[in-house]
Amino acid sequence: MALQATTLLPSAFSISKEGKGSAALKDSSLFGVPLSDHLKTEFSSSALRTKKLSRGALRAQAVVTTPAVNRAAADGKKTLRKGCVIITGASSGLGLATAKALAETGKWHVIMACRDFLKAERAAKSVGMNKENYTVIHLDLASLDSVRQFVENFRRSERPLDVLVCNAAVYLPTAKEPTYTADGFELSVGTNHLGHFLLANLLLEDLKKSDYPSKRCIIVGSITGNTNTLAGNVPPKANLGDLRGLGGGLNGLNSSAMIDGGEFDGAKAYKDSKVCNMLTMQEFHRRYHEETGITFASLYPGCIATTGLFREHIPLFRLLFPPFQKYITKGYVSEEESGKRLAQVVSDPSLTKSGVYWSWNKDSASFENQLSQEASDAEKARKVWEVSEKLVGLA
Ligand code: LMG
Ligand code: NDP
Ligand code: PMR
Repeated sequence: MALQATTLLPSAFSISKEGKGSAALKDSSLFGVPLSDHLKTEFSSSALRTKKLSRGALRAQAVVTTPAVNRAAADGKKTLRKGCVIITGASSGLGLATAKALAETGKWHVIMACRDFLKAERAAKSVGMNKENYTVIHLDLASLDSVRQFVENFRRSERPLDVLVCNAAVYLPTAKEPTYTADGFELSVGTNHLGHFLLANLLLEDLKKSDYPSKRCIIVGSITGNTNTLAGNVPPKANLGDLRGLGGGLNGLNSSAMIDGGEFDGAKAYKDSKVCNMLTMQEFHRRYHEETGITFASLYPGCIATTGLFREHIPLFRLLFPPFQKYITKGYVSEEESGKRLAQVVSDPSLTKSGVYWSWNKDSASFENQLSQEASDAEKARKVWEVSEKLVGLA
């Protein structure tokens, strides 16, 4: 982990020129994504290959108040302190796989922000995470009080915040009637969007204070919220309409439980929530990137057909969905691979661009993807932001 005296970035923070993971991109009409139109980003797994590097120097400097880059007394070289990343929903699936990938580099301390404390502890142990590389702090995104409490508890830990990953989500495709958060919002949009919206806004102050070389706020989006793809055209399709339901508070009493004011549909509510996630990231970028230097990005990690996300779906779906994605759409990705992808977005030095939506081709090379018209509508992003601010008590 030694640094050149002339640069701020350590070796694992420099772009690998090997281009090991880069591959010729082919057009993929199945995914509805004209891959060749997009940036051909060279894949660098250097940040994830740090197990080979000495970790001693890093551990010695995992102290909160130390500046991001320190001068080691003995050899006059600079070293980077351990980064601190909060991952919501790190107790399973993508969140857990990302926590594992980052923790095992020895370069990150992972704050696992989870609603089930014991489950998170067990999950961390089950994937072999070392105690010194993570902390579990309780967070229930379905309660705005819990979000505020989480932020207080995190601040009490006196750790810096270098990267925030908004990953947790619920998907309720078989629900006939809406269910609600503690604050009375429909559960999927309440958890996936509004909980994260408040969390990211509160933690912006903490990210600003970080002196880490690359500060990031990442939100997990999805292909199914993007109607410019085949996957995004499987009914019910995402559509936020004129936001009349969101404006009414999504409470199912004096307003609809759906953002567009329509009849409740759990699968649509989930896809709508993902559109809100992707819009939120872009609005963050427009409002704060220039002033703060923070990178705001979203991503589609691939179809991780085996995660807990589908726990509410019918058993037949859970049986057929993984082979369907593996052999028919070829959009399948394992939990481990998806974790590496998200870990790249957290720590890879080549992925610092702000305001973008990352995807990966079959060879796991990342590229900057195009969002659907609705998911990239600046006017809608501003409206979603303004209405959400009121709902969570920020305005
Ligand atoms: C909604 O229905 C529900 O209403 C809602 O409540 C919620 O659950 C929501 O998104 C979740 O779904 C969606 C419904 C509408 O889709 C289905 O019911 C399809 C279920 C399929 C589930 C995926 C598993 C697929 C299993 C197929 C398995 C195959 C295995 C082996 C075969 C081997 C053969 C070699 O969906 C639609 O209306 C869409 C309808 C249609 C299909 C469009 C197809 C487009 C063509 C694409 C080509 C790709 C090949 C696909 C083959 C698919 C086979 C079904
Ligand atoms: P999982 O269900 O495995 O993980 C979701 C996590 O969110 C769990 O840890 C869950 O906690 C947590 N969570 C749910 N509700 C709350 C809450 N109220 N407060 C705090 N945490 C909560 O699903 P995935 O790993 O698949 O999903 C992760 C992300 O990836 C989501 O944002 C999803 O939309 C996105 N995504 C997934 C795809 C896929 O194919 N699976 C494709 C595209 C995007 P607990 O463990 O306690 O249940
Ligand atoms: Mg989809 C063509 C590629 C493709 C991809 C990449 C996905 C991803 N899906 C594709 C195609 C299809 N799906 C087709 C052709 C069908 C009709 C048979 C289909 C159906 C389908 C269902 C019923 N797909 C689904 C469901 C779900 O319930 C999942 C969902 O919508 O969750 C919101 C889902 C998904 N398909 C995906 C991905 C990534 C999902 C899940 C999750 C997500 O977006 O987070």
